[in-house]
Amino acid sequence: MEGLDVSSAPARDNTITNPVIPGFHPDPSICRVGEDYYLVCSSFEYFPGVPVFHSRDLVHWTQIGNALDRPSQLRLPPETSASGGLYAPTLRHHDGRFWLIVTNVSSDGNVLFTATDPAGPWSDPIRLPGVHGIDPDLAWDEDGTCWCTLAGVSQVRIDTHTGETIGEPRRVWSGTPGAKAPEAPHLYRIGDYWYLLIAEGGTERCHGVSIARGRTLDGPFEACPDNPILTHRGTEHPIQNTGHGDLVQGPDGSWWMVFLGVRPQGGTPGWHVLGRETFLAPVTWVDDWPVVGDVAPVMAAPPWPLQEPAVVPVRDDFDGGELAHGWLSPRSRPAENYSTGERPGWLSLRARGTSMDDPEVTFLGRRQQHLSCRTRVLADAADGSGGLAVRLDEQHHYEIEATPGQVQVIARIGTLRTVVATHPTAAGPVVLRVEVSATSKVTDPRQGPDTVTLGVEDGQGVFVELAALDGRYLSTEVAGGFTGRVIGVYAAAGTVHFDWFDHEPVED
Ligand code: 6LW
Repeated sequence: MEGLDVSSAPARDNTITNPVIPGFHPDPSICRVGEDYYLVCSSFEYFPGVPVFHSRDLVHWTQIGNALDRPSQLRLPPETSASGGLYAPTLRHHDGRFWLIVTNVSSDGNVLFTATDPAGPWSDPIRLPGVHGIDPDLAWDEDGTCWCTLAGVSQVRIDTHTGETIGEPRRVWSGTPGAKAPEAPHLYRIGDYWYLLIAEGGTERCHGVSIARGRTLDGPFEACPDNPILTHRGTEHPIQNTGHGDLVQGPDGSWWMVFLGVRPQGGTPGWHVLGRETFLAPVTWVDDWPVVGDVAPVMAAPPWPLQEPAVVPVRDDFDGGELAHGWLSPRSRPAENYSTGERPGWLSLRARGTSMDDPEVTFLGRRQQHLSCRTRVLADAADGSGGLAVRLDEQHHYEIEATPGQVQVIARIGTLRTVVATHPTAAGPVVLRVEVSATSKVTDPRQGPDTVTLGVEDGQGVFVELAALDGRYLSTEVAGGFTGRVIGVYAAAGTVHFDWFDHEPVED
């Protein structure tokens, strides 16, 4: 099960690199139990949903599962739009159990899950039909009553056994006057106060984190005079859109915030292609208000011993029966379409749709986590057609597709779809390759964020480039939405078999 398990970049010279969880891992929610930290993120239209990470040092994270990995827990109907599905989970530990609340904006609304082990299994959903809105938080008062606080910012008590609401929802704060989208609330009892942390300004370049405090969990709340306590709006900082945070204490009792941010590349206006990623920043306290320290791509390491970073294997050989936790599929993953048993040692994908344009295409991908990277697969398309794709959503993707005797490079950008190149291939399996190269130096203000080069390897392993495409069209600034790039294999017709999938970062 190792294959794709994500782990963050290694510590060097007493420094750590941010993001701590690179790639499309937004809306982080974190919880500490003894020496262990757990963190979850939004997963939108992908199955399985809500990746769960573990760490002991807040810096190096390993994916230990996906909380919603059974169809009974996660319904993403075919009409689920890209960037629909699961939004903004909150993870908490209370009364000996882990609690996860999340909004499925495409089917079930707000749902609650419990587990004794965050790696799973997680329970079936407890539905919350009376809880309306996104970004639900969970907090328990001194009497053990559970309060759910939502974007807006409103609050309602819930019965965690039945999912029923107790009393009427009540507005508790609206954030900074004039700021849009007060959302992502989290409530904490710290010292003599209840703190209400929110995001505001929208999840784009104006994003930020603000805070208020009160003597009781349901307010009244007074705003921090220094709000926003975190924002990079209007700056040239390489990490932008910073917001949607959650607070936690380090092993030594110091305070930290995890939050989302993006790394735009290229000329103006800047394009981010990896989605919203999870970052870490130190927090200190002044006059009982949190002060967020500098956020940087390379930061001083925290004072406690750091774990050895997990070795991330380049290759997934598809030799085990189960797929690694990091693999994603759009909307569902029926066993009959995804098999590691049909041809042992190979992944066999049976087509549902006819192309990557299909919302339910048979596609197995991993998040792109590095600004520059190389992916190679060995594909046998004797019984169908399919290949290797870079996907932002079903309307924004580039792929190299094999059919018997030839490969084609296809680009889909919005409503436009075009075959960019066609190339003959010898009989038998073919190595397909995609290289993503970040723009290292901007010499033209219109320059895109990166170049996506697609091609095949010849019999000697030499890369035959068939197309080099501007990566801006697979960016959030062009496609819209909340996700990031996913790179993976797919079937467009019949059954296509893949012997291995190699993925590695390339030094920028
Ligand atoms: C999420 C909201 C947000 O629900 O974006 O960044 C939405 N913040 O809080 C989707 O991730």
